[in-house]
Amino acid sequence: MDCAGKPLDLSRPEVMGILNITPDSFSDGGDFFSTNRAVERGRAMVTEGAGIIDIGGESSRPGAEPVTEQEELDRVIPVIEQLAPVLEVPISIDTRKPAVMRAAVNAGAGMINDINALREPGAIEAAMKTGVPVCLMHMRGTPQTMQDAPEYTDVVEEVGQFLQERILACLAGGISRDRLLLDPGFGFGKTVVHNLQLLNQLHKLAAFGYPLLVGFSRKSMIGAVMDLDIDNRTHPGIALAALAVWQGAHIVRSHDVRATWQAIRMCAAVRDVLDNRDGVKVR
Ligand code: PT1
Repeated sequence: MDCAGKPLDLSRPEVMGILNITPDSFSDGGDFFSTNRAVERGRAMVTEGAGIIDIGGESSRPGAEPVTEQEELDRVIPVIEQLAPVLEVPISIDTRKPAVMRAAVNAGAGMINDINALREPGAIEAAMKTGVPVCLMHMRGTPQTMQDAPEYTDVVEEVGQFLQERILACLAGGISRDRLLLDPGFGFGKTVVHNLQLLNQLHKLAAFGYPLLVGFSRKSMIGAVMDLDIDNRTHPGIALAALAVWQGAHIVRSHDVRATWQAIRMCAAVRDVLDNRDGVKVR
C-alpha cells in the first residue's frame, strides 16, 4: 500500500505501534515536553519493529469521554509534524472526525484509522480527498454506550455485513478498493464471548480479500478471561495476535511492539512455509 509516499508492505504481518496522545498518556498533551516524549516513543516503537505508528488524540476505551475537534487537533498535529519527517514508516491517524483526517494527512500522516468506519457526516469525502488508505472498523454504538448489553444473532455474520456495507459506501464515495483495510473492532460493542467468536472465525473476514487489522492490546476481554489487570495483559495479548495472524490478519495494533513483532513473524514463517522454497528468512 502507498501511504502518502511511504510504502507499507503487507506481504508479511506488521505491528501498528500505539501512540496515544491523551493527557493521561503524555502528561499534558500538546505542550513542548509531552510532544517531545511522544515523538521519542514513536521512534522507539519503530526500533522495536513497528511497521506503522498509530496516533490518536481521543480515547475510545469503553466509557471514554469525547474530545472537541480543537483539542484533538492540538494533541495530534504537533506530534505528526515532528514524527513524519524522521520516520521511515507511515503514520496513521486514529480519528472519527473529518477535519482531523484532513489536517493529519496535511501534516504527514499516511493512513486513516477510523473506529467509526467513516460514518461521520463528511468523513467519506474528506478521506477520499486525502488519497491515503483507510481502515474501516466495526463498532456497535459509541464508546460511551457500546458495552451496554450488546446483542448479536451471529456476530461474525453481522460484523461482516456491516463491513461490506461500509466498503460499498466508500466505493460509491470515490475511495478505491485498494485503499481499504478492515477491522472487526475487538472490544467495541461486543461481549467477551462475541470477541472470542470473532477471533475464532477471523479467517471468514480475511476471505473478503482486504488487508485485516486487529487490536487486542491490553483490552478488557483479556482481563475477563484471565482475571488480569491492565498492566499484566501482554502475554495473553500476544497469543491472540498469533491466532489472528495464523488466520490471515495483516496488521496487529499493539502497545507491546517488540514481543508482538517477534510472535507474528514467527507465526508467518510457519504459516507460509510451503511457499518458502528457498529457506526461512523472517526479517
Ligand atoms: C482497534 C482499536 C483502534 N482499538 C483500530 N483502532 C482502540 N483500527 C483504538 C477494552 O475493552 O481495535 N482497531 N483504536 C482502543 N479501544 C479499546 C476498546 C480499548 C476496548 C480497550 C477496550 O478494554
